[in-house]
Amino acid sequence: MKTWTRPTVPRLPGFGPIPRIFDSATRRLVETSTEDVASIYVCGITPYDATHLGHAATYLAYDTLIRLWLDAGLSVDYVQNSTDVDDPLLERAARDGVDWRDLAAAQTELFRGDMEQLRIIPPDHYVAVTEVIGEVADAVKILEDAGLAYAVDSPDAAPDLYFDSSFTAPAWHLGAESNLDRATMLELSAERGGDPQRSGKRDPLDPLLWRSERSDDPAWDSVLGRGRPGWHVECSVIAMKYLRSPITVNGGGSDLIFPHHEFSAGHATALNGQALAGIYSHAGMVAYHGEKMSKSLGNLVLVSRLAAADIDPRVIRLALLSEHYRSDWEWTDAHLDIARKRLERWTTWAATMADETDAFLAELRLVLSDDLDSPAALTAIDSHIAAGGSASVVLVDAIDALLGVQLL
Ligand code: 5CA
Ligand code: ZN
Repeated sequence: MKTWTRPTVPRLPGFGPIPRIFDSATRRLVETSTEDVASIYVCGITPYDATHLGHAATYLAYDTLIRLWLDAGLSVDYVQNSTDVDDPLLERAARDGVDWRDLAAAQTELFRGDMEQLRIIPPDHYVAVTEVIGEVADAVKILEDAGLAYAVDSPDAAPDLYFDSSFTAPAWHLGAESNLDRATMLELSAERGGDPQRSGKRDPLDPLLWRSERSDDPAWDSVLGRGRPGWHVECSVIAMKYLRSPITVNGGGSDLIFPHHEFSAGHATALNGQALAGIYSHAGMVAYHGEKMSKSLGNLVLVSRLAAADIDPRVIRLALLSEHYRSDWEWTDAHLDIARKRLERWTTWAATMADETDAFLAELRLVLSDDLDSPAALTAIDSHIAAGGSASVVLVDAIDALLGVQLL
């Protein structure tokens, strides 16, 4: 699928350190790459109610990681999906009386525009699920032939296929990524698209791999007959198609820890014996009015609405960067006020730019490479400016290259 325009990223003198980030599976800060290539798969939007500030914050977190990798001299392979066919999207389209394809296309276009405005580096491959239905079905067939997928009868259609989560391998077992106990898994499965209550499953936690055709439900011909893919396997298949396993980082919001990333990883290992990723990374949840900003609750602040209110996208970016990507936090108007003033101070300072070298660059790189500590980076720049630090070309470029904020 078409991606969006790549922002220019200035090349800085020398190289930054390889960033360390927190790995949810081992619950430790880990070095992100030991090679000269880094790869990342970030779970993309389900295209409706795009792009709220929670989405933006998550993509900005991985944008920062990618900028640090580039600054460290690594080449980066980046893949993102779009869940352009799934229950919540279909329900929204039905509610609003629009064709689900039109809804997905319009929202994906809105998302591209928002990402572009925020100067988020685009993926090398932006892949819609509807582009890989055949490949997902082939993968599910392989799982079925290996005895890792099984049929569950349904009263109104051909049987659906489920993953047997008792599967284990050196690279995966249930809970390896999320570290959750079974009771929590059951709860989260029910909340986040699973169907633990469905009868006929070997284990209530087993996730859907393939849903056979129902009336009024989109379906495609495949080796499994007519139907559509389950959610987790789409991400396994897209990641494995475009990136070498194990990928360096599988990223997304913390609402994906279970069941989504757990089972994307499980399916991938069941298919090729490898771990899906070396690091499972999760961004915290942005809340608004006391609750997680979410499409289902409708407590949304949209990037496009802020932009329509003439808010400089750099202000939105600085507002999001002022919180640590891994913390859960609440969006307030104060975030915008602080960011607006900060941008004013920074641009005034940048206007005095002189061609000098700058020792502060090393400090900025170091702060950011420690688990993408953008709030600390912003305060360090504030202090540098307040202390009369010069606006060198290098530093103004670094704020663009590492933080994605073009001051001039
Ligand atoms: N299509 C799936 C992933 S395959 C999905 O979760 N789509 S989504 O539109 O619901 O979310 C897109 C991305 O934004 C995911 O990485 C999700 O974890 C993240 N996200 C959703 N809500 C928030 C929030 N309130 N704060 C931070 N990140 C969020
Ligand atoms: Zn995903």
